[in-house]
Amino acid sequence: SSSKIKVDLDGSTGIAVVKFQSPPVNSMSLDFLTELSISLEKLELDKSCRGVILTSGQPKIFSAGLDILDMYGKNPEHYAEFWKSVQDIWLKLYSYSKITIAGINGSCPAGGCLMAMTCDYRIMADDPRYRIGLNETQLGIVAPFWFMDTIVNTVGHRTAELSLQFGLMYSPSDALKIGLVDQVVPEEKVLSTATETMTQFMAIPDHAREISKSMLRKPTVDRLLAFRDADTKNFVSFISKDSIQKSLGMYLTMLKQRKV
Ligand code: CO8
Repeated sequence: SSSKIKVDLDGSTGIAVVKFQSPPVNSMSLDFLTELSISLEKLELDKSCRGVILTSGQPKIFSAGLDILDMYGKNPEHYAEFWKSVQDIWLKLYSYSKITIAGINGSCPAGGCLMAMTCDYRIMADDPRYRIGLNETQLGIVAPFWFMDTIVNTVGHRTAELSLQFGLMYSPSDALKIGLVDQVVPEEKVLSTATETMTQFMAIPDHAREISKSMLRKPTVDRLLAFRDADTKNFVSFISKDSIQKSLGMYLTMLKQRKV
């Protein structure tokens, strides 16, 4: 099978660029998540790697989020396996020991936004057509508690309340205003800015930075670890409901018809 994740590790700088290349929209399917998980694990074990830049190799899209087809018309076993792989990627990235920077060179809804928020720093391309946010409510679904924890940790409670209830998708400049991204730059500068920022992180002694990151994030990580099985059961029963399947079906039809 062709590779959905391209890893490019520069041995001289210690920076790995992990590029999503799953056309058309880098949706996070079970295969995508499995491959990404293996790549991240390898890099974490590789002593020559100190930091990872996550970015997209597809034009105009960072990632369309979770693959809706993995949540639609499948059986409970499939939903459970898929959900465990979503939890796994979040757990891995939220507690990743190395420096992570998201180079958001395109739209970044839902699961894409979640993944970007697990990084230590976010740089977004200034194209006003790009959007980022947790839009789950707009699909008639509810972001799980650990998605909510992640956005609260990123933008604060009040902004997260508005953001989650409305399912808001922010333009790059609005995302910068609320602190959902840390920097907005012209698209052709996303990677070079990420590399410069990585160098600043690398100037800090690794062990001190790592422990600080881990202490700040541990309560959030522990909460999912404590409720992981219940969270999977909850997802499977929620997503299997006729009413939820119906909403997802309508959303898919809308996506397919909305050709701009
Ligand atoms: N999953 C599966 N297929 C998708 C997805 C997706 N997330 N996104 C787009 N596609 C498909 C489209 O249906 C379309 O298919 P086709 O070619 O067969 O018509 C194809 O990809 C290309 O899409 P577009 O034509 O829409 O491409 P554009 O470049 O115009 O737009 C966007 C790209 C902006 C990414 C747009 O596709 C979009 O908004 N997609 C939907 C994004 C979205 O809402 N994702 C939410 C996923 S849910 C999630 O991540 C968290 C769920 C948490 C679960 C909680 C339950 C308890």
